[in-house]
Amino acid sequence: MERTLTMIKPDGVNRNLIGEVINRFEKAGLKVVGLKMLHLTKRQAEEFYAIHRGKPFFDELTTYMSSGPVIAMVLEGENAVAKTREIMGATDPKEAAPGTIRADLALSKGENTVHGSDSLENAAIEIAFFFSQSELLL
Ligand code: YYY
Ligand code: MG
Repeated sequence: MERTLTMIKPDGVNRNLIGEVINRFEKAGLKVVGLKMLHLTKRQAEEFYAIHRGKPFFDELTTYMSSGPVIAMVLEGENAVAKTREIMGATDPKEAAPGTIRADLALSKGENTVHGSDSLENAAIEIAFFFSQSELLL
């Protein structure tokens, strides 16, 4: 069993897609074991996306991610990291496979509706960024 960190980004929350996104993960057999809504500060978004610091899209990304509320979720299941990324689709919705969240729902490469950890190692770091042990199901 793996755990991964997923976010529904501001464009998803804004367009009332919280249920739609969660439904897709649950239907694929992933279990929600932690969930919260929060509005990140610019500083928090910069810390969360620290790996992208210095890249040309860093300021736009962190401004966007702090522009409205997000849903942070921990999903659990077999191969949860890879499975979540598969259900999300490629970063750019124009390149995302049909039937994925980003192909079906995302607005652009920036406003792409969902985040998912890209490795088990980063999942642990990203889960700890949002959740304490007592906020997650055992
Ligand atoms: O993991 P994933 O979200 O699919 O993409 P990353 O390469 O980690 O980039 C994080 C985030 O940054 C992406 O979801 C949108 C934004 N972004 C962008 O706006 N323009 C790029 N060329 C690359 C990424
Ligand atoms: Mg990434």
